[in-house]
Amino acid sequence: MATDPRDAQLGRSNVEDTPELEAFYKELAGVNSDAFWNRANAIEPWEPETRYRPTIWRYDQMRDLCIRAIDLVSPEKAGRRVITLMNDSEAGRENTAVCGWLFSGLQAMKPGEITPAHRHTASAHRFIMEGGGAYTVVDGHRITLGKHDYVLTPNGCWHDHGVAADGQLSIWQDGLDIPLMNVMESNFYAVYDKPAQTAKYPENDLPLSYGAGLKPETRGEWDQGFSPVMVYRWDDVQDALHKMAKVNDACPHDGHMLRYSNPLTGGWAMKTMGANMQMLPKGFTGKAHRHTGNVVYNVAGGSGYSVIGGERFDWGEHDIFCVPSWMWHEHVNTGDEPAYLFSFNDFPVMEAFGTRITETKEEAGGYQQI
Ligand code: GTQ
Repeated sequence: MATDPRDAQLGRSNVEDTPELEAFYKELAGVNSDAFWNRANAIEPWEPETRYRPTIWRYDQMRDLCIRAIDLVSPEKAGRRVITLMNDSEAGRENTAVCGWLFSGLQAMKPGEITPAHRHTASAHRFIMEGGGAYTVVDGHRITLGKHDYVLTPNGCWHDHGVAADGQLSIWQDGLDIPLMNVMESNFYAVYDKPAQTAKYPENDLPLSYGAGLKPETRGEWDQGFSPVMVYRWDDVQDALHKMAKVNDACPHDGHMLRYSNPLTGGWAMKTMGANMQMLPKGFTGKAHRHTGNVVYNVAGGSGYSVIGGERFDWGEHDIFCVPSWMWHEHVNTGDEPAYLFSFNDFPVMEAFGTRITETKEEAGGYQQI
């Protein structure tokens, strides 16, 4: 029976049970079928109905737990010594999701440790929260990692990570599309035949070749489906944000925002997950908007709050929070400095499927497809 008044109209299911129909449904169930109209209104919601909840992880708590994990288990034993961020919902626990199609975890490594080399169909990317001397090796390319750098591990690439013996305790946030790979039943995994890869190229060869956003003409063509930059350095990103802010008005929803893009295409750096860095100027009070797709934020600096689905979440540096699909959200900077929000998302999937849809409060009722 219709519970939403909008369902009481032609074009929606409005069938009342009768003894004849109930008998018919039993017969259908016996041959692995059902009457579509019994499920239609549930499986075709008027608008997206997320099963995920806005959730926040406080860095002062999560950091302590990461450090305790270091004493409790080795990365060799664990495969990856990661504290998984579980969305505060049934769906999150069921799918091991931070939000929607996205997985996220905090990986902590102390000097001299390595995460054994492996690969998978899931793509990964990482945002470095603290440390020194950390590195990753991706298909033989050794990449150094500094605070607030953003680094890619695209699907199918061999990867191992470590912290140099003279480095510092390092903690980063991993983002993967594991829930998407599992729902698509296309998740493969393999371990490398050695604990770690030997670098095949000069250190940082890819960011040094492609990181300026200019196309190297005297190097072979890049034929991979992901950004050749591989790591995006925080100093460059912060500088770009401030230059942009000098000559542009802040967007009412997102302040000043940059995409970690593939410079050869202008598109997202990987096929399934994207990432942004935004700056909310001092005093910024964002207006609400909503969109399909899931977003996980990591506060790269400053303090403020976000209202997500009507609930207020106050945040400070390195707190992590998520915005589930189609939930209204707005960001406010309450500090004396600019606030920086790193975020990653599943927008490339939405775009590939033609379902990246966004709405502002002003556009009441309709939606705008982008
Ligand atoms: O390094 O590829 O946090 O496979 C979880 C699973 C990181 C990784 C995680 C992974 C990785």
